[in-house]
Amino acid sequence: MAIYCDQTGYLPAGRKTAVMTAGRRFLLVRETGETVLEGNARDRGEDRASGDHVYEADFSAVREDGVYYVQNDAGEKSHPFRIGQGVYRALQRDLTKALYYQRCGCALEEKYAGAYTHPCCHMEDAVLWEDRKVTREVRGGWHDAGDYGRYVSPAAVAVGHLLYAYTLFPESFRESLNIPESGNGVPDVLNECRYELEWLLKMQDSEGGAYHKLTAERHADFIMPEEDRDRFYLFPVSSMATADYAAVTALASRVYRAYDGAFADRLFQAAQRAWAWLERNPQYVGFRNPAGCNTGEYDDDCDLDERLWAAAEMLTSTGEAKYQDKLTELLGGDLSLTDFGWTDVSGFAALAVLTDRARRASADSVETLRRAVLAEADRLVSLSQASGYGVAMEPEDYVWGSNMVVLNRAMLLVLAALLTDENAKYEQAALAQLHYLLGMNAVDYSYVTGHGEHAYSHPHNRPTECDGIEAPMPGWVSGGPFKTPADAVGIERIPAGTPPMKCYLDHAMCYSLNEITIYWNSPAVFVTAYFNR
Ligand code: 9MR
Ligand code: ZN
Repeated sequence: MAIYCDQTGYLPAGRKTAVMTAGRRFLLVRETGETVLEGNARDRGEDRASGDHVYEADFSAVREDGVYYVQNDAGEKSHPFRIGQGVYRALQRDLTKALYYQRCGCALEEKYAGAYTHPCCHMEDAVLWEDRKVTREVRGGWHDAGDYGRYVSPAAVAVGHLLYAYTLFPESFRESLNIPESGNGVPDVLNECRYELEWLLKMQDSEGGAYHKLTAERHADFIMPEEDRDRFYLFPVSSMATADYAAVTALASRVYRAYDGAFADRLFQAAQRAWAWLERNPQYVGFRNPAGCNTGEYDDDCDLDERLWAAAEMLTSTGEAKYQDKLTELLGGDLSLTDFGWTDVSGFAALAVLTDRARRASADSVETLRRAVLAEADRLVSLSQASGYGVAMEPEDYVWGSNMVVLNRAMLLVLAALLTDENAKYEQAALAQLHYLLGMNAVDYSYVTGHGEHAYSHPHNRPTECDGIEAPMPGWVSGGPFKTPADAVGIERIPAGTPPMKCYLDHAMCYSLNEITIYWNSPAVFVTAYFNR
């Protein structure tokens, strides 16, 4: 296949293109066989990240609803796609519902889970790593990824993406997800996030610090979650986890206030206790896996961006001067201010401050953040325009979980669009990132299970491998290409020198190329919610 398109579809008003690696002329054809457009493809030259010489077929002029494909004079056809309003609605629903399948400490019932049911998992109390006599009840939350661990920073980041998506685009969250709480008067995205937040509330120690993670010492074999009987440990408190924890509980306390004041109070008290811990522990408290432990490390050598996020959320929640002081201090440093991943959460500070209707932050802070967001967005627009595939990535950006980088950049572009009147270029670039994710890329995969004619279907996910069901759950974003694969199958099968965008395999054992995580789905929810509003 050498015509690559967004396999889910295109919005009628947006820019609509497909990428061809051969052929000069193209046709846009309805599924019924009728040609609606004919044109010359634009020669874009060599695309650096893929090594492909590419030609762009632009069919933006066609706005009529329907299912189409692109055909070229080299005799090739693209996968079919839709043009229409709402082409990303089912996608957003499945991306969000996917989190329900990660619920831990409960049974997944057929009513909600369909074929993907399983009995209760991970019900036993956890043991404190540092004091084995002490046990705590910490059931609940979402399995982080294809493994069964639960980690505070990734959890905070995923919930952060989702709560901001809901806050900014509430009209995109009307549809029921068919989860146990559906119909209770609360939007389902908030119901689902509450499942994670209730667990997070248990992850705070008596001093206010947040345990870095709750995992076994070693990753489980490929077994269903209810078969995993390994002992789970609460690993030591870290300053990153505690700051992320303060930030997300403060944010959540505002969001849930309208639905449940008592819950909002609990969240806010947790945030205050975590903040007090941060004040008492101004120095960086890192986390390293103890010898012999191979579950996720989520190590980070800098906690200032996490502290920045916490300060921004506490300021937005309270308007108190001491949080502004901290914000001012941290904004004076040389932090990047535009990231939304688990290592670097500074972009959330920008989201908090710049979308605060009450404008609690100082004019200086607003200006610093706004300038940083727009400068980065302009850089991303240029990258996107320079890429033959429209993706705002340089070859070296194809790291482990590169699709998260793509989606976080799309989030930043959406934020820039929200901040400006002339938002078309940002919006268009954000949409281009979605197109890349959904099939307009050099490996022809839609990186979301169940969405697109050629969607990847072998995610590295324990239940998917063990449940005996052929199809994976729909709506999971793959980690995506990684320029230096780190798993045995990827290392063996991807020849050295393969262009970064092509360092991908749809293989269940490729944990460095094809795993799923909660925080790779959550930014996709944010971006699709923007385009579904
Ligand atoms: O997503 C993480 C990626 O950015 C890191 O490079 C990688 C190696 O440290 O770890 C990834 O996180 C994994 C975590 O450690 C355990 N759960 C699955 C995560 C996704 O692969
Ligand atoms: Zn579990």
